[in-house]
Amino acid sequence: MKKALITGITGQDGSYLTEFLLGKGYQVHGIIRRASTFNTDRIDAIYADPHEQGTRLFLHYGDLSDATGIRRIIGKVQPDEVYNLGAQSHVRVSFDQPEYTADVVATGTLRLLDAVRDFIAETHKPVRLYQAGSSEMFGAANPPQNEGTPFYPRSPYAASKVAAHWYAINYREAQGIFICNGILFNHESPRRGETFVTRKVTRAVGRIKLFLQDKLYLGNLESKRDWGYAGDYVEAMWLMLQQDKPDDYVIATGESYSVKDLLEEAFRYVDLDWRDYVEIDPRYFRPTEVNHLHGDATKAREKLGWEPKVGFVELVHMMVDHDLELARQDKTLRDAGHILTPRGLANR
Ligand code: NDP
Ligand code: GDR
Repeated sequence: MKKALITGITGQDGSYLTEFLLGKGYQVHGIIRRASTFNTDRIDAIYADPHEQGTRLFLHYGDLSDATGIRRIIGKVQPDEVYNLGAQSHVRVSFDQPEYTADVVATGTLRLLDAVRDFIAETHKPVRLYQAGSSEMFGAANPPQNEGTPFYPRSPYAASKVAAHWYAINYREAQGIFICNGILFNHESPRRGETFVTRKVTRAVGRIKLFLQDKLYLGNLESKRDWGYAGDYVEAMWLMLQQDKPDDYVIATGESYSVKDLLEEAFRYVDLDWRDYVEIDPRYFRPTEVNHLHGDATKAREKLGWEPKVGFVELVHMMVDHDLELARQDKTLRDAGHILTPRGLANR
């Protein structure tokens, strides 16, 4: 049985990847951070008590800022494949917490690479590693962007991902480790964090439709993104590690839409006009914005045989349907006298 170790297992991608790998028969180990509240919501449905026979999902406390802990976990798990998904992944927040972002995203990757390097040297086990790169690394580069497009990062997050990308290439070339950089364009799902724009919009659509919220405050509505479905994208991560040779791949849908297009589709789906509800709050502007991301995933299609299955409209509808159901549950609770999240919190 192959063993996979995932950093960032509690995140959107970590949860989809875990389901995907369990489905392939893997034993999956994930690194979770200690928090004062439970932070395993996204994987709770698939987590079984480790005392039960036949369990194939195991969680370990750790943090990308803690090299000793990471090394201990790798030694204990003895993974065949490592997926480095852990990150402070919010671009806007990285302007407020640049040093922390760099420590986790850039140096954290370096800590992991170095731990894997020493583990391979000691055990001669041919560990393969996936590094979660981002289209944010292209930043201000002209679209469409592919593997040959020079990076032009526009945030501390993006600059940290560029550093991690080059650390990964250096460990591949200097240490001969099988490492792949995935350069993934935005991918979303009903499990997307609620402060990213797609989920913020679909969550608000559900709540506005059911009269639980009356306004949605957003930043730049003009920026364009190549939005795909997270469930499709985790398959690409796995495919990269199954090839004969390690390489780097862009993963994208090849279609690009503006935040306005997103609003149009999400509100129209429930027969509302977004112009009646959306207001601009400059708090959500970024000091340096990434205006237009539009990926060209030809290489992944030709070499990995990977194609996205879910398109933009289907994705938006899937997320709105899910968030309408969440809003219905919220409404039931409210009508039963429970105190709901204050409206201000819904506009984070
Ligand atoms: P999320 O923000 O949903 O998840 C991030 C994960 O990283 C969470 O499990 C989080 O733990 C964990 N994490 C945060 N800080 C640390 C730390 N110091 N040590 C260890 N783990 C930590 O991100 P996604 O699932 O959306 O993305 C996965 C990866 O892919 C990230 O690296 C992201 O930057 C990258 N990426 C994402 C894209 C997207 O569109 N989703 C596109 C391109 C790249 P906790 O739950 O405790 O907060
Ligand atoms: P992004 O995603 O920065 O592309 O990073 P996000 O959804 O945060 O922003 C997309 C675009 O929407 C604009 N926007 C807003 N964004 C947020 N979050 N909140 C708002 O209120 C709002 N209003 C407008 C933004 O300015 C931006 O142009 C995501 C993350 O998952 C990264 O980790 C990942 O690397 C990249 O995608 C690819």
